Amino acid sequence: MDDLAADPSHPRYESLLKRHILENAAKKGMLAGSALIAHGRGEAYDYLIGEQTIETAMNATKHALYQLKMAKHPVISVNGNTVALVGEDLMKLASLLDCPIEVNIFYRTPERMSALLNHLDEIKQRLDLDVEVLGASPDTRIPGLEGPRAKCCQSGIFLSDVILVPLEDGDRCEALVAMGKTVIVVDLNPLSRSSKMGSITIVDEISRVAKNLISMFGEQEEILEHPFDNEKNLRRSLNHINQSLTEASNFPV
Ligand code: PTJ
Repeated sequence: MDDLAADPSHPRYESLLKRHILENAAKKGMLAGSALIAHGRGEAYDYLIGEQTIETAMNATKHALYQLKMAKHPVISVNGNTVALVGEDLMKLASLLDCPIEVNIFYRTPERMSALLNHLDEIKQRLDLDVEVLGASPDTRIPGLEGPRAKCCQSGIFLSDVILVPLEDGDRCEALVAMGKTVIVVDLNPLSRSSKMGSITIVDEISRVAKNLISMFGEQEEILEHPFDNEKNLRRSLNHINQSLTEASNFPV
C-alpha cells in the first residue's frame, strides 16, 4: 500500500493498514455504508482478545477446517468487508478446497455486486486460480428471509452442506442453520447473534483466520473433540476476555 502515510514501524501499523484498505475499497464502491462501523466494532473486540488468535479460536478454526474438508459441497460466502480485507486469501482457500466462492451481501445493490465481483475476478486472473466465483446471477432464495438479502445461487450457497460466512448477519445465519447447513461464522464479537447462531463460531479477526486455515490446510489433522460445542467454546472465549480484563485492571480476584 504505497499511498498509506503511516510507516511500517508504527506500533499500530497492521490496524492502520486494514483501515486504509477499507477506505480504498469504499472509494471503489465495494463497501456498505455501515462497513466502517462494523469494522470499528470488530476492532474494539479485537483489543479485548489481545489482537491474537486465542486458544478457543484455534480450536474452532481446526473444527471448521475439518468440516470444510469433509463437506460434499463446501462454499465460501463473502461480503464487502471480507472481499476487501481477505479476498485474496479466501480465493486461495477456495482453490485448496476446490469449492465456489459466492458474493452474497446484506446491503445489495447492482453497483456493489459488480465492484466486488470485478475485484475477485482480478485476483483470480492475477493468481491464475481455477475458482468459480458466484453471485452475479442469483437464481434462488434462502427460505425464511425477505427482500434482496435472501438472494443466492443454487449451485453455491443453496446447495452447500458446509458454509463459511465471515461477518454474517444474525438473521441470515439463523436461516442458513434452519436449512440444515453447518454454518461456520467468523466474528470478533462473541456476544453477537451470528456468533450464538452459528454451528462453529471462530472469535478471531478474519485476516488471521484466513491465514490459519490456509497454513493448516496441508497439515495432518489432530483428533478433534466431536461434536463441536459452540456454546461452550463461546463461553470460554468470554472467559478469556474476562480474565484479561481482570489482569489488566489488576483487580484482586
Ligand atoms: O457487505 P455487506 O452488505 O454484506 O455488509 C457487511 C457488514 C459487515 C457491513 C454487515 O454484514 C453488517 O452490518 O455487519 P454487523 O451486523 O455490523 O456485524 C459485523 C460483525 O463482524 C460484528 O459483530 C463485528 O464485531 C465483526 N467484525 C468486524 N470486523 C471484523 C469482524 N470479525 C472478524 N474480523 C473482522 N475484521
